[in-house]
Parts: sequence; structure tokens; C-alpha cells
Amino acid sequence: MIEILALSGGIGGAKLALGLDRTLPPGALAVVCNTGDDFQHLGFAISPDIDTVIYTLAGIANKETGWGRANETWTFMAALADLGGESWFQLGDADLALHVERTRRLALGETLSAITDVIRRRLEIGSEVIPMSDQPVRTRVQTSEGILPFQHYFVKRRCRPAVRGFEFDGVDMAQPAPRFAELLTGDRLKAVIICPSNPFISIDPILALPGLRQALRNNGAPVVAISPVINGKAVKGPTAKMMVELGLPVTTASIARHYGELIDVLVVDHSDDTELPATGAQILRTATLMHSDADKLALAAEILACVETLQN
Ligand code: FO1
Repeated sequence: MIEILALSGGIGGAKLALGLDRTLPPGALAVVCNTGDDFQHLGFAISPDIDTVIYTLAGIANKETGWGRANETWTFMAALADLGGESWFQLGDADLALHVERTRRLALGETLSAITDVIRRRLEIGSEVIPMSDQPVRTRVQTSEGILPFQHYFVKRRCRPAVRGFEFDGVDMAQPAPRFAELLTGDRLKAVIICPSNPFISIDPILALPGLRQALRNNGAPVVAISPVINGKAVKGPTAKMMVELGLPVTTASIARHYGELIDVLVVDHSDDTELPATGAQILRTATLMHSDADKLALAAEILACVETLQN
């Protein structure tokens, strides 16, 4: 029975999802994945954050890049490039199979939730992996070069354009995925964990779903967020650059303010001595940097121990 609901984007979030998956018994964890990064490319339906979580929990993720599969081959991409095809978004040969199969099933009318569940079971993942919505939500980045589709900003332009803001196209017409909504309206959750993904591009699309914040409040389960910023630096990706461009100090205090009253606990690294605003959130200080699998397990254990104390 699901007792921990984790909200995750790609790389950073998937690391904690792995720690939780390996610490909790099968069936206790559900990971809700951002789909704002999804896009149609070369005729395929691509869901990068779902795939990063799935490959990570299945133990077949590419540890160097953080996305795609380990031990990948690139015959398809090389042949495509030779033909003058679009090769800016790298699709490995084995990774390609997932995009082909997802696209086939979507064309048959299956939902992204159903397809994702078939795939995670096929890869023997014990935890549930759930898209945030079965309806399309597309993050677009307002930049100094105009409004860019997410993957054009993130991959094609390598996050270079200065960020002004974000749009989550379609979010107002989207619903939380049925299983996501079911877990939020149930009374079994011990906690909702906001993984250390980029708050702006990975977590905010999920929180922007109609009624989501209210559903979190109504559920009553404590919301625990892990800061993706440590001592003025972002652990991964463009988070720090984005915060500077958005005029936000690159500090855990900005993260605390960003999540505000939504969270009950903010998890901050031992080494971070930032003065934190009084948002009402409890502060849990521990080691939040995850390099090794042992780090991921240790952080998951710390968070779950904290959750237990909140139950009493
Ligand atoms: N990120 C890159 O920087 N370059 C790529 O060529 C690339 C390909 C790719 C293929 C499949 C996939 O699931 C993810 C991929 N990513 C790539 C990462 C992706 O852009 C990001 O993981 C998310 O969208 C942000 O978390």
C-alpha cells in the first residue's frame, strides 16, 4: 500500500527516488514524474523525466549523463545524422525502443499512465511510476531570445539564453493522472516528498495542475522538500543560472520562499549555514549531496526517519 508519494523531475530527483525505492518495501513508494519536458520529436512521444526515473529505478541508467541508458549504442543517431536528419537530441539505440513502444501504445489510445505502468513492471520496478498527468503539459521557457520549447532551450541551446519565466502550456486543461489523484484523496500517505529537482522546471509544472496544491493541503500528509541548492550552489543543471536570471539569490532561503507554506519540512545540507525565512517549515539538516548509492540510501533513511517522527 503506497505510503510515500515522491514528486520528481529528472536527474536530481531520480537519485532520491532510487534511495527511497531501495529503502522502502515494494509497493510502498509512488514516484510522480514531471511531464512538462515531454515533446514530439522525429515522430516519437518523448518523456525524459519519466524515462530518467524508470531507467534509474531499473538500474540501467547512464550514470555519466544522468539521462538515457547505460551501455548504449548510437548506430541509429549516426545513420540519421548521415542522412541530414535532426541529431541535436541524442536517442540511443536501446532508448529508441522505449520511445517507439510508447508512441505505438499512445496511438492505440492507451494513456501515458497505463503505458508507464506496463513499462515499469516489465523492468521489474517495485515502486509505482506515475506521470503527473495524462493530458499534455508543455513547459516553454521565456528567454532573452523569445519563448522556447523546453528541449530547444535545455538541449538545443544548452540553457544559454537568459531565463525570464516559464509557461506550462495546457496545464489549465490538464488533470492530475488518475492514480496521482487517487493517492492524494486517500488517507494512507505518510508523506509527500518533493525530490531535489529543479523547482522551476521540474516541480512547478506538477504543482501548477489545477487543484493540486489544495489536494496536498487537504490530504494532510506532511510535505518534505529537499533543497537542490547547497551553500549557494545548485547541485545539478541550470538551477543556479536560472535563479540568478530570475533575480533570486542562489540560496536555500530562496528555495524555502519558493515553496512557502506548501512544505512542512525543508531538508538542508549540513554545510549550508544560510539564514532561513520563517515560513513555518521545520528544518532537517543532514547530508543531502548524493554521489554514491550509499548517499542516496542514507538521505532516504534520514527523510523516512523524520517522517516517522512527524507521524507521532
Ligand atoms: N539531454 C541533453 O543534454 N542532450 C541530449 O541529447 C539528451 C537526449 C535525451 C534523450 C532521451 C531522454 O529521456 C533525455 C535526454 N536528455 C538529453 C535529457 C533531457 O533533455 C533532460 O533530462 C530533461 O528534459 C530535463 O530533466
